[in-house]
Amino acid sequence: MRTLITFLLLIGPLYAQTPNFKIQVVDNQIAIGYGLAVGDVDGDRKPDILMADQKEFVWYRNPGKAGDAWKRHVMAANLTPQDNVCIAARDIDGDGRVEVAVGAGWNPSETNDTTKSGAVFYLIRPKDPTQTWEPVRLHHEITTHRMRWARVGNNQYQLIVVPLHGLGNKNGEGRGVRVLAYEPPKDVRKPWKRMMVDSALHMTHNFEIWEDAGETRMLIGSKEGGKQVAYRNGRWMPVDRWIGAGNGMGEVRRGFQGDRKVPFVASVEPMHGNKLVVYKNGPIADAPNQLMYGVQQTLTEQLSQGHALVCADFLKLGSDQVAVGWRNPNADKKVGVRLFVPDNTLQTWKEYPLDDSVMMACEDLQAADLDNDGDLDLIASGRATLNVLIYWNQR
Ligand SMILES: [Ca+2]
Ligand SMILES: [Ca+2]
Ligand SMILES: [Ca+2]
Ligand SMILES: [Ca+2]
Repeated sequence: MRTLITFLLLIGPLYAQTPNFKIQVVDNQIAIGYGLAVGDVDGDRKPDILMADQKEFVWYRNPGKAGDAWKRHVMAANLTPQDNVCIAARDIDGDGRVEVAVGAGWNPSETNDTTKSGAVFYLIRPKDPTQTWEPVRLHHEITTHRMRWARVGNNQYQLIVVPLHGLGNKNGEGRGVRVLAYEPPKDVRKPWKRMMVDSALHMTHNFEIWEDAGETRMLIGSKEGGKQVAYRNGRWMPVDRWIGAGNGMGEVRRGFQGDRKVPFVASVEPMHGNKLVVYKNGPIADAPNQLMYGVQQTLTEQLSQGHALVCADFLKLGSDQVAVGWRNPNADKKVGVRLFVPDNTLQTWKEYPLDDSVMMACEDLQAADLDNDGDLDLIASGRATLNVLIYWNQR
């Protein structure tokens, strides 16, 4: 008996650190799963999955039981002649149900004619959220691409929209991308006030928002690298030093090391690139007294069109792990999602496949505890594989 207990004590920590995820296929007939969001749509306190599919914006209702079917409901369809591209969902009025905004008119090669490129809508929820939602068209910049709700004060939210290109851009050159913040008015059909977040970057493919000591900050991944902006005294302004200045970034996400107080940044480089890179604390070459994001480490170069990134503590290690997805077959003819697990000091990382039993040409990834069992699960949408998968965390 004593031998057995000793044995269990020995293998216990090993088990705790080995990822174990099991796939559930939510949908295997999507068109292009451009973007995902997670939030409670129907107010039953179970997080649902929202998706910008090629022509439809849809949500999948959380059935509340692992293995049960997630029913697909169409919120809006064919809002523009072009494809949809993004969706943002967050409860901004505190009633326990998400408010939803979407982006469409996806036409990245058209950077001159705003009537043929880009579109932003707020969706007004119907009484029954399984019915279609009423689109309210808002101002848009050319090549609308990514959006999120940001909390910028007590009960104060903005919709942040990051286009891919600036007006008239060619090959990522020309005027800067106009990143805008939209303030929802009481009557959402009335005009929305807008303010400029940033207008100096190019090829702004994705971004991250967080709150730090009462301040809302944003990290924008761009051709020029990772630029930080903060919301101060009612406006957005650039702060601090860049993260990976000069390194073209596609995806950017922020994670935490050790005691969860020390942030690090993960990025896919370049845009639609092959590299997963981590920036962590350490001396910065040109400013030895600065200790922010000075050390850069490449975790893999085996991605092909890396397009999805999440930093979260799936395994309850204290330090976040990095989940990355790519959408084109790599040198090993593989697409998929990998989890990179660090040691406590973020010196060494181990790469683990998730469940590879179903192919995932990954376009987007989200993390959420979908079954409320205390661990984070992963949701992925696949482009060439036409599917939405849940990776249930089995830890
Ligand atoms: Ca729900
Ligand atoms: Ca709400
Ligand atoms: Ca869970
Ligand atoms: Ca679980």
